[in-house]
Amino acid sequence: VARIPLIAGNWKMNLDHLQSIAFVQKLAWALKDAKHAFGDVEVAVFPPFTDLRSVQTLIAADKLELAHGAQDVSMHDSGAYTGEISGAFLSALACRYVIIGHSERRQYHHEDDEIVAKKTVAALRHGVTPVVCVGETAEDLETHGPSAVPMAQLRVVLDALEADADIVVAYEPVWAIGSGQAATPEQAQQVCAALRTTIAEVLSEDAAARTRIIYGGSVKSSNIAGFMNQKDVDGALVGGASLDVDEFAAIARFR
Ligand code: G2H
Repeated sequence: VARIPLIAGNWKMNLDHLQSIAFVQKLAWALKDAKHAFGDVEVAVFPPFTDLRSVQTLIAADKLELAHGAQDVSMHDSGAYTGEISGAFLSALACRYVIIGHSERRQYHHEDDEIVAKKTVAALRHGVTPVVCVGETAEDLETHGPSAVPMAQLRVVLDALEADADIVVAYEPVWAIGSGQAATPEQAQQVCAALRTTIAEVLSEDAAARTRIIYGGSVKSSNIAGFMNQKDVDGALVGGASLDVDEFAAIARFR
């Protein structure tokens, strides 16, 4: 099965409205320019909720080959949930993806695996592809070894899904996030392969073969090639380095 690599830029709570617009225009230009170097790569940006509409409009108006997604979604479809954004709203903004269970949401908003599973189901209900984040802390790594915690986190989500569910899994070791200290390509490969095995066990071999599993945590243009050369790493979720257009375009040009 050919899995099209996904390079995803998670802006987090960065880039104001004008910067977002300038970024998307410049990125589209950089990608167009380098088309031959890309081959089949899908590039997606994840702005804050407040800029989804303008990014959507820009992409549609200029027919840019760029996808966009949100950084979180509610587990509910509508109702008295002040401050929440439903999958239906994201779908109406043409979001192809939504990041779910990022470690910052798990840490600062106490989202556990059950919540992540419910949000994943909610996104799928509205036709938005979830990018489900899993990953171990430094302490987990020391106590349980490299794959146990991310595999257990993913299993809770997979248990809630139909066998034909279309998701992306992002392996983001918490100790590598924003720290400048990325996992090695071999470490990433080991855990991504283990996550693929988990998908095969819980969903099916077919689901394991087609599901994209991407790596996140201090990815930059200087280390992306090492990750992309790994058999089970199908792309990257990029934070800090996605805020600079030239750097992000260089990451998307990994080969
Ligand atoms: C992990 C990653 C993007 P960074 O949070 O999701 O951020 O690339 O800054 O480590």
